[in-house]
Parts: sequence; C-alpha cells; structure tokens
Amino acid sequence: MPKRKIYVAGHRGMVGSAIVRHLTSLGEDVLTSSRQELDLRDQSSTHAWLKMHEPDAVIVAAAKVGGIHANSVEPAHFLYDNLAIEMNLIHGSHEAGVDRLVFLGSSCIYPKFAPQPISETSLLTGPLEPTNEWYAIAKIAGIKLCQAYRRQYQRRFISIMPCNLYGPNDNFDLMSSHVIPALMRKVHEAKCAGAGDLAVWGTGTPLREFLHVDDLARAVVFCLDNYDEDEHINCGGGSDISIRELAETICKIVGFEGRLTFDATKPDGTPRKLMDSHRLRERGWSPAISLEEGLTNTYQWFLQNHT
Ligand code: GFB
Repeated sequence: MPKRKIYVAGHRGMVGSAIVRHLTSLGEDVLTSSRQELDLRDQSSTHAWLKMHEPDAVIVAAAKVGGIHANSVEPAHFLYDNLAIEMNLIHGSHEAGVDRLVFLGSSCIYPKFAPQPISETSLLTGPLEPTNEWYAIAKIAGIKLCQAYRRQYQRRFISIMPCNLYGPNDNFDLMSSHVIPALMRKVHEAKCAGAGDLAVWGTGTPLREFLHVDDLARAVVFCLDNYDEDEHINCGGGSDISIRELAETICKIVGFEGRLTFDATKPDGTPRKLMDSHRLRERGWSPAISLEEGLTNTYQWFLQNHT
C-alpha cells in the first residue's frame, strides 16, 4: 500500500502518541501540529492548516480529557473545548477534501443504566451519568457530525468508542487523572512513605473495562483501513473489573502491602460500563495486552518518567 499522509490531531496525548508510534512503525507518513503552531479550538486557523497540508486522512485524538473529578469541576472546558476541536477538525477536513477521518469518543456516551454489555444501539436511549455528561454530550455531537458529513457529502468519516484507556504518556496528576494513573501514583507514594493504609475514592464497587492504549492504536489503524460505516463502533477489552480489584492488582504490581480503605464521600460515577465490542472483533481486531501486563509496563513507564 502506498504511504498515506495521515494527520494525528492530539499527538502529544496518551492516545495520539500511541497512534503516532503505531503508524510510524507501519511506515506511514505522519503529520502532527504543535499547540504553539495551531490551537484546534480556533476555527479559521484549523481550517487553513488543513487546507494547506491536505492530509489523506485525519485522526481526531485531540480532546480535553480527564477523570471523574476533572469532569465534574470543569464542565465548561469539557463541553466547549471538545465541541470546538471536533467541529473545527471535522468541518475543516470536509472543506479540505479529506477522504478519511476517524473520530474517537468514549464509552461514557452511553446511558448511565444501559443494558450490559452495551451495544452501539444503546446510544441516546436514556439519561447520561451526571459526572461526565458535558464530555459525553460533546462526544455524541462528534459522532453525529461524522454521520452528517457522510450523509450530506458522502465523506468516509467514522467514529470509534473506546472503553477506559491507560498506558504510557497518561496524565498522572492526582486531581485531573483517570483511576489507573491516580492509583499507580498514590500506591507508589504510599509504598515509598512506608504508609500503613491508602484511601481509594468511592466505594470500590464500580466496574470498569480497561484497554491498553497500544491495543487501541491498532484498532484505530485497523478501522481506518477496514471500517466504513455510518454507525460508530465499540472498542473494548472485553471484560471488566471492580475498582477494588483494580486497586489490589496495582498494589501487587507496585509492591505495597498496606491496607486499602474506601472513601465513599467521593463519587463512584457509572456503576458499570462494559461494552459489547463484537462488531469490531468479528471484523478481525482483538486486544493483545492483558490488564496485568499493561499495568506492569505502565508502572515501568511511570517510574522512568515521573520519579
Ligand atoms: O477513571 P475515572 O476517573 O473515570 O474513575 P470514570 C473511575 C472510578 O475509579 C470511579 C474511582 O468510580 C472513581 O471514584 N477512583 C478511585 C478514582 N480512586 C480514584 C482516584 O484516585 N482517581 C480517580 N480519577 N478515580 C471517566 C469520565 O469516568 O471515564 C470521562 O469522567 C471519560 O468522561 C473516562 O469517559 C473514560 O470511568 O468514572
């Protein structure tokens, strides 16, 4: 296959950087833009940049992301930044004549009490989880934008919904991060301090489905080459684990032998969001990295980059 010029928007983040690593390993011509060079929330400069560079494909990995706390305290940023980024990239790609675009969403687009495992058809069938509805509404708008440009202009734009992701280049800041980097840092610091116990947010009972970001990167490129449908497609690891079990697994990997306590004053969020990813599996993608293996290599990355 000839080399394509593929623009990865958001290449410095965990997801974008994993996609860049994978595309580069395949010999593709990867295009990126720095934040100084281009603010994706700025409509005219984003449109002009796309017209000037004329990529063959665009991957929308740029987003304002964060864990349960950040989502609750920064609703304006989660809604406005994400709407602006996706509107500018999707419409700008259309105007620049880009043939293929992959938009990345999140499993939080589904109703809080969607039947499990959650199928793509559950979208817009019930109320969202309040802690992340701002982010979810923006991501639902992104799916609809891709569908609208497909229907009105026959653009081959698609959307992928990943479950909770983790891996190298994740955000380890305790107030804005997701649960895996937060617990990794807290458990590591508790071990270094010789602490006897460690408080985990929430009751420990919520279930989450996790996927290593390198598995997602393979799915994104797989879909770029093999998926061209109106409907968004789920991309999950296939099983879920309670926050308590996750915390215990991280303690084992880090080597912390203290006691875990659970702070029920902190929000749990959605009780469960296991996705049904059979449509993607049937087409030929499956995850290759087990949770324990992925957590171990992410902890190594944390030790090398944050300590
Ligand atoms: O990863 P997380 O912030 O995101 O939290 P969500 C998952 C669960 O882990 C929640 C618990 O039940 C948290 O209460 N938890 C325990 C912790 N300890 C901690 C901790 O130290 N930090 C964090 N962050 N959580 C996000 C959405 O929801 O999922 C986003 O807010 C996005 O919009 C993302 O969709 C994938 O899974 O609850």
